[in-house]
Amino acid sequence: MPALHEQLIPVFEEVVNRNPGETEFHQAVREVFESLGPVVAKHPEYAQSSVIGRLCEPERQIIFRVPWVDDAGQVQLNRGFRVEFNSALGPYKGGLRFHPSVYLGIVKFLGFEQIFKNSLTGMPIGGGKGGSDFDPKGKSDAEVMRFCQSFMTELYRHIGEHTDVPAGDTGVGAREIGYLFGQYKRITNRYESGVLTGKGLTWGGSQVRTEATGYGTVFFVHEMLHAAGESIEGRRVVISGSGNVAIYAAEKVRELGGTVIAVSDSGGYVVEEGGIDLELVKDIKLSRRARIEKYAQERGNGARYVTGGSIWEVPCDVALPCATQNELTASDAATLIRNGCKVVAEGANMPSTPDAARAFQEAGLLFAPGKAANAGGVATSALEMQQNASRDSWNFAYTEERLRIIMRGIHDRCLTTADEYGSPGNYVAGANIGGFTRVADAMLAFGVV
Ligand code: NDP
Ligand code: 2IT
Repeated sequence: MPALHEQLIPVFEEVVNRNPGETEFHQAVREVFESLGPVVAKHPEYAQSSVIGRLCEPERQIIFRVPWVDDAGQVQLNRGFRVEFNSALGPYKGGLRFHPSVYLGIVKFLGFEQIFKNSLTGMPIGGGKGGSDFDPKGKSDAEVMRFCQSFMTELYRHIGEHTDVPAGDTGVGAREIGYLFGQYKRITNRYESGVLTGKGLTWGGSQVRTEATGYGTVFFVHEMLHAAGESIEGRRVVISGSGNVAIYAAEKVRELGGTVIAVSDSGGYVVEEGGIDLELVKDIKLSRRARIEKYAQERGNGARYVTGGSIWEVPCDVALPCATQNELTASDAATLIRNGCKVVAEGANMPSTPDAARAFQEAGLLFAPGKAANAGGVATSALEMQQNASRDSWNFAYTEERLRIIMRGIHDRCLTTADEYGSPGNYVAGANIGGFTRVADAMLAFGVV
């Protein structure tokens, strides 16, 4: 583990002591701190005002009971969270995750990442995240609806278009946003479109929001390769996950002439050397909400299902981890590097362990951290808020072009910042420092609040 700048050591120790057991949160903070040494050295005003310590303490953390009744008439109990982390640049903005692994440490790591990601987009959005340990797998639509209604019956008092604007994340897609918005509208008696993003296209949603995270990740890969005088065309691409981010990343890779040869879910992965049939993946994962294992069973054509291994064993030119945190370990990184992988871009939040991320940088791969590479989703959420505020709706081509320009802007900001702070070509340093300075400067302007 690289040493931290001496001024950051006590700040990090304080974070660990104040948030015991929240290992993912500690990991996310440490990862940012490892980039901030040159910033602290150049700008003593950040240390003098304790801006970094304040950034690590959420402005507000809400934990609440979510009781609901299942189809058998039994009362079920879950825990709901919303961490309103930082509002220096705009209303808290970030998704809701429904997954059994959700606890405060996960929500805080995601909320912390979101501050810097949202800042990097250059848009007026602060950072927040929420969710529940509710597991949508195997639940009926009616159960998901009752859960969402109960969740919103508490959450509604904390959110608002100028206050806090949730959206989707793992386990929360268009269906859940519909139930959540319906309940918010009913309780408040307000058609406040800008209170949630990821809405349906007929009721305030934005074109391209569904596709935006995956598309944005691939736009970022395009920019990195372009800067190196290369392109995605003809590249073999491996994508972990087969949810929202993975599927639309795969769609854009295909459009740009690359071949996606493997995708996965939490049960295992499928490989098809000639290229994955994306329509079948969409049908299995989005329509039927079934297991990716079905792909190999239904497809034939030499498609293989592998369980118990790692998808990163499949040799590729480009790797896009789009499933979950810490899914790509140091040993996976070594395998990818040995097999000649040239580009890794994180569609998921913090999918590479710290050792894996370091290995990619040391080996000289093009490595894009999640807070830069997956920022297209939240950026398009900000475009949705913009359309809601002006009671307008834009077409697909225009919105996609805006996304493309935003991703190019993030890419260029990463490189310029990395250059300025002495780490040329390092997207991790560029993203962390670029994201940090914009928030920190706003916090300095506001005084001690
Ligand atoms: P989805 O719920 O749509 O899909 C998640 C996918 O990842 C599923 O295929 C799921 O498999 C798989 N997965 C989850 N856990 C594991 C695991 N432990 N091992 C292997 N596969 C796993 O979520 P999203 O696609 O929306 O989110 C994926 C990642 O992208 C998350 O890190 C999220 O925070 C991040 N992200 C999402 C954004 C968005 O706009 N949605 C924006 C930016 C980042 P299974 O079906 O078996 O559960
Ligand atoms: O991690 C993320 O950036 C998201 N889940 C999207 C957040 C949003 O508000 O669109």
